[in-house]
Amino acid sequence: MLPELNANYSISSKQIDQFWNEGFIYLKEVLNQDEIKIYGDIIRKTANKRINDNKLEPVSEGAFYQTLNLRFDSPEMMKFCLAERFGGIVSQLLNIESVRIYHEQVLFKPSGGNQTHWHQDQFYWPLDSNLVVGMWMPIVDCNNEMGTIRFVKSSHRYGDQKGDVISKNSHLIFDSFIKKENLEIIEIESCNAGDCTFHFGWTAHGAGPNLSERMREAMIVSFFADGTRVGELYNQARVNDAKYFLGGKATGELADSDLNTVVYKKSSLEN
Ligand SMILES: O=C(O)CCC(=O)C(=O)O
Ligand SMILES: [Fe+2]
Repeated sequence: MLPELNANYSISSKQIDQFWNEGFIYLKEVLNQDEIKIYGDIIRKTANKRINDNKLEPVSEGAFYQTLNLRFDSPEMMKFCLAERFGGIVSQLLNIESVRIYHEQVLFKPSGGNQTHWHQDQFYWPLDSNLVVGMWMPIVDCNNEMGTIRFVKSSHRYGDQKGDVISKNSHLIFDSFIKKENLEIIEIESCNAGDCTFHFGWTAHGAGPNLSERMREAMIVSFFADGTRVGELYNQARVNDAKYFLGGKATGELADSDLNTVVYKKSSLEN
């Protein structure tokens, strides 16, 4: 039997304040050890099959293997990605009633993999709202040699920095932004499989190189507030994302396609 991943993870008001102030939050044991063992194996198998079948190579200048829309590969992956546990956390963090899924992907950074250059996710995601969140979950225990995620503290407050796709160029843009605004970089030094970080779509972030011998296996699921509209399609990445992850909806339309399932709705009993 697959664990349910119910919405039973509560966040304190201090953690919510921290999330809004700093643009990200690190949460321990979002999946407990039994849960991550089961779902981690499912995610690993699904991702490795994709990588092998499609002969994928690392992308984003050698940073990671990337493969998306994994929930359609099996009912087990669907159950994980649509889990109320994650939607419930996003609803608490954003203080919203109803949460939709944007997409999901694995980012597997191989041994010797390059750093993940600084970027903002909403450069890619055409959503006309700040109520957009990415969840990053390692499915393997990680130390700081493996290239864990890192954040530019409070960078979400500056909004769209007109960056670039993940590249040397985006790194340069954000390096000078960090210097100009004198912002702090926070590394997640070590984390266990099943721990998670959540960050806003405009929080600048990246990851170190993988200096270890092991694959750094991470699963990412992204969410947004129900009621959000499709934003401007001002670059090719946004044009592609609208097509593949928002059901081909146009700028100004509600982002409520069949792909963007409601994963969590607060019941009136909880108010
Ligand atoms: O895992 C990585 O290397 C980068 C993670 C990332 O960019 C994200 O989760 O949005
Ligand atoms: Fe990202």
